[in-house]
Amino acid sequence: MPKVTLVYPKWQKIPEQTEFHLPPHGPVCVAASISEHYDVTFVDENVDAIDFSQRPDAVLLSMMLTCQQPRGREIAEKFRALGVPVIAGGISTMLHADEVQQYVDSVFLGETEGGRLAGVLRDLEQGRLAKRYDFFHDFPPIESIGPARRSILNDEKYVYRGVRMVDLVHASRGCRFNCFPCSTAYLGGRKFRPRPYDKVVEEVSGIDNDRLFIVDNSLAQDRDWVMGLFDALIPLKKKWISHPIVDEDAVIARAAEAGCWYVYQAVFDTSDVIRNRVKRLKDHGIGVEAAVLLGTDNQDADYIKRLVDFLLEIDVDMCEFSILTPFPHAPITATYEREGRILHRDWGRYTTAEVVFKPRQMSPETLQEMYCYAWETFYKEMPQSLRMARLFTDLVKKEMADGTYKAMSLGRDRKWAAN
Ligand code: B12
Ligand code: SF4
Repeated sequence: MPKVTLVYPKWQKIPEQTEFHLPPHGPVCVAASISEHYDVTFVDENVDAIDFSQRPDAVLLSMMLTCQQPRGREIAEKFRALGVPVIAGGISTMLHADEVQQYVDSVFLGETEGGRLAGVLRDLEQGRLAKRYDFFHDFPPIESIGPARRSILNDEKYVYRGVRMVDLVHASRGCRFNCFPCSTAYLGGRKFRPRPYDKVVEEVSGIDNDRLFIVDNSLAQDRDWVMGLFDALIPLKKKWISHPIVDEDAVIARAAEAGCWYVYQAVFDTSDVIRNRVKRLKDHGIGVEAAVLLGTDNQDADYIKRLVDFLLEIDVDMCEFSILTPFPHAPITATYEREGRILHRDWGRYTTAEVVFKPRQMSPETLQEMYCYAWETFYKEMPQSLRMARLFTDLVKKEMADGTYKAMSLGRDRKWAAN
């Protein structure tokens, strides 16, 4: 049986962020596209070490973030020196395609379902692996996306202080918006691609974890579809986190009924729109983790101070501050390039914890200081661990109320159908 090792390179974790690791989602979807003909091993290097004494028939390198690039290159070079062919794919491979092409045997651009990865593995076995497989914007039929193959995960590593991490799942791909700091429009061509409800229900109900993270780019793209999704989720009694949801009372109420636990809500200003959005979520018993971008052109140091005060005042449960980062193919990047504002392209430092461009109204040093100020000030009165514990307490109360609370279990349904 040919052996393939799927590798997710490590990156430097942001010191301010919560200590736990979430299970990566891309690789479990890739693994679901590999048939039983192959023996698949997965290494998430953020939690496990790679065993370079193994000689699989191929290494599949999965990279989501720009800051995984330097380590991805090292891993590829090591395996190739041992005579093991390396095939790279994933979001960061698509964003850095030409660079990645230089250090791997084959680059895969696009999504693996619909038999696309199967074809590559066939070529590999027949000794005719191509340098590039270009399925960029040539998306597989959305119905071909089946349940992810979560059995490849080393579950023990995704437990934090005795609490099992959420499992990740997606109900749609793509995003029709084109926000200035985001590469998603480039990756998905602004096409919203919802999965059929029955496929989502099949996948969600097969996950032996009642706590999920629905990682869709945005649940604010199609009101009717979102309402239908929540209706389909209600009977499953799962509890879940998501990116923003359509900001409307009826929709938020339905989300809460469907098990929405907390939302990552982008907070970009101190307006009443944000104030009311946060209030609406909280009024429906949904927690809010604010995702806050620092360093936009309208911000100076005073603005960031006001923003932090505002976040405390509107009482968001958690905050994740990120420094605006000009990632490849994000709309903002072309502007900064034109204006000569990009300081370097040392990808390992593109973590969103470090300033890599010249802000308009501050020096890079001031922005770096304000980033530290924001984290420290927001969590001064109530530290992150306590706030997280408070969110968990709310969750447990919800689970107890509907009889779904159970002690941690790490069993896995080992079945998948290659897609
Ligand atoms: C979900 C998500 C997250 C989740 C978790 C993801 C996880 N653990 O897997 C959370 C919320 C934790 C997250 C966090 C962050 N994220 Co994020 N995230 C996403 C999002 C919305 C979707 C990714 C996803 O899971 N898609 C679904 C899966 C199935 O698709 P996929 O990964 O593309 O995989 C398919 C193909 O790529 C391919 N494939 C994948 N691997 C391989 C390998 C091989 C060999 C082959 C052949 C094919 C292949 O096949 C797969 C199946 O079809 C993307 C945006 C987007 N739409 O891409 C941003 C995105 C990846 N995130 C981004 C960023 C910036 C971040 C943060 C840095 C934000 C922050 N400041 O904190 C953090 C960093 C993570 C950390 N510190 O832990 C950026 C990346 C920018 C960059 N160039 O680095 C993106 C692109 C959004 C954006 N702003 O542009 N993120
Ligand atoms: S930030 Fe969110 S809503 Fe905006 S383009 Fe990116 S994925 Fe879509």
